[in-house]
Amino acid sequence: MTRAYLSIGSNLGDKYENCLQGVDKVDALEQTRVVGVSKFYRTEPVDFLDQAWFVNGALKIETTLAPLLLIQRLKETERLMGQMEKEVRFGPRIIDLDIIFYGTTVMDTNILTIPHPRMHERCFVLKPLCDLETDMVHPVLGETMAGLLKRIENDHGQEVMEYIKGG
Ligand code: PH2
Ligand code: MG
Ligand code: MG
Repeated sequence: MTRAYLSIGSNLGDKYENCLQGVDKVDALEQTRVVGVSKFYRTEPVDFLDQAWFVNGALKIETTLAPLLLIQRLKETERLMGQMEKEVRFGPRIIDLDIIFYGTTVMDTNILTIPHPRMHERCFVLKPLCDLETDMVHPVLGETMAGLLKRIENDHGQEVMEYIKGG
């Protein structure tokens, strides 16, 4: 069993409901179970700015699927939930499931880079990760999740606020 961390997000349709459904579908994958779910957040879009705000969270999972198999399953899950191939890179999506960490694995292939190459620049990833694991150390950068978040949490254009259902 390897412990891994995923980022989950949606900015189309019922975003929060899509995220909850995503959690269930990840938990239902073979050889995989969800062992932790962060709070959810309303987050300002980054990279591609002309799109709706997202709902984002993070998951802690245990899996025996190897990283490339896991990403394949996550992509299938996205497709099952109706996510088309993206027309715009970083653009709108019903559901996005990204691998942030896979144990302490460091890998860089055409298909998959772990740790996620932009996670340390993104409040919408780090804030929910801190709910799960503030003191976990990034295997390449050697800093804790709280330390990485501190560096960027006052950055402009990265507003993150707790999601309040119905609020
Ligand atoms: N995902 C992106 C691009 N920009 N912005 C926010 N706030 N949340 C996301 O999940 C997100 C994004 C590409 O995957
Ligand atoms: Mg993504
Ligand atoms: Mg993705």
